[in-house]
Amino acid sequence: MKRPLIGITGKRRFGRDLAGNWSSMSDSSADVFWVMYAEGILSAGGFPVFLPIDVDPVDAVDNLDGLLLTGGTDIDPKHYGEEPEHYGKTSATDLFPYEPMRDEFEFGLLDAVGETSLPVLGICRGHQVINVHAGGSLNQHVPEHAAFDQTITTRSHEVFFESGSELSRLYGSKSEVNSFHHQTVNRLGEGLEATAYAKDGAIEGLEHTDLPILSVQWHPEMLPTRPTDPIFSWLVRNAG
Ligand SMILES: [Mn+2]
Repeated sequence: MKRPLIGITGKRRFGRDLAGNWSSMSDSSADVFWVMYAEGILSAGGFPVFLPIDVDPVDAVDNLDGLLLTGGTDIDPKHYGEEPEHYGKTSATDLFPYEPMRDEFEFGLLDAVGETSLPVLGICRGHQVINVHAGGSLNQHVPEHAAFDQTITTRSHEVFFESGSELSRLYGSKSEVNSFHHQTVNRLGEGLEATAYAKDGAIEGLEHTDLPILSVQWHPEMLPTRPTDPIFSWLVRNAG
């Protein structure tokens, strides 16, 4: 059966970062992907394609039916015209060091998507990448919102969906979600609408007004509901 091909982004590492590797491979590239994203795509009927971080983004988009921008580290704030506010100041925030190659690749993918109708789903960092690519900005450090001490399946706060939005069609009026982010969307990017909020005002969902671009700040792929989570079906359906 021919399934829609969904590109999944990861992060660049090297042989020297991988335990058990041998020294002659130290400088060889090794991209790393969380398999839970692929499982979500498979359950929804798509075929996951892990994207090497240095493929041509235009070529990638030409050969895919949909795109999943995944969670990860912080975006370099220079992409929204700001200086780092927290980096290097506390050990907690240093857990999210910038990855310039990944920033460049994911922004390149969204450049290539452009005004095409290729569906894009953003999760966590992907949600933030979509906003920044559209000219938006982030709150660089919101530790009071994060729940990093919880397990990945702990639904630590509610999100409320705007009526009439795509996310409300998928999830109803509210849902309980996990929360592993210390940054939040600040200024909205062009063409984007905030359609999900936490009680503290954090923007937990975005959708494009004209294009099939949707994003959430939480991690549906980590929850036990992953095999039937409607957001993966949304992506595969729009890619088909
Ligand atoms: Mn949250």
